[in-house]
Amino acid sequence: MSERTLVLVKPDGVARGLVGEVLVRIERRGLKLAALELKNVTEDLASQHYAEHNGKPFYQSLLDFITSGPVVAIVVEGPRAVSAFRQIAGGTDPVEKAAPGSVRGDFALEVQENIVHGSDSTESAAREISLWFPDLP
Ligand code: RTP
Ligand code: MG
Repeated sequence: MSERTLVLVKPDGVARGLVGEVLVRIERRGLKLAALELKNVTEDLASQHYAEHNGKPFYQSLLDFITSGPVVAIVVEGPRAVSAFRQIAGGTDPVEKAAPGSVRGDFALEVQENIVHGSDSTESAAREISLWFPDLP
């Protein structure tokens, strides 16, 4: 059964020219693009997107980072798209958790500047997609 997930190429990924690299990995896996937009992230959108992290020590730094430059927001669709993209992304810590061959394992060194976001469940995906693409059917 097909599902959707929200992917972000974060400001570090856009600045480093890794948008194409991320798209290649999504497409060659067989996942489909349902929406794609380059967006400047407002403080309001950032705080709604990362609401679950409000109160954590890294929260303000995370908001500063995600609003620091444009991001590419993508709705990705396909069988088990949520887990499949989490696998493409690799673990949150690019050195300790992300395997070589994953986006983070191949391109990142820092926990915060880890190139991509992927929704962590179908419930999070539905919430995040309605936040980033309110007009998507
Ligand atoms: P994401 O939401 O971006 O896909 O990443 P994730 O599920 O792998 O990790 P999550 O726990 O949701 O954390 C969200 C983002 O916050 C930054 N972070 N910094 N300094 C820290 O300890 C720390 N922990 C998390 C990362 O940018 C992480 O992707
Ligand atoms: Mg997360």
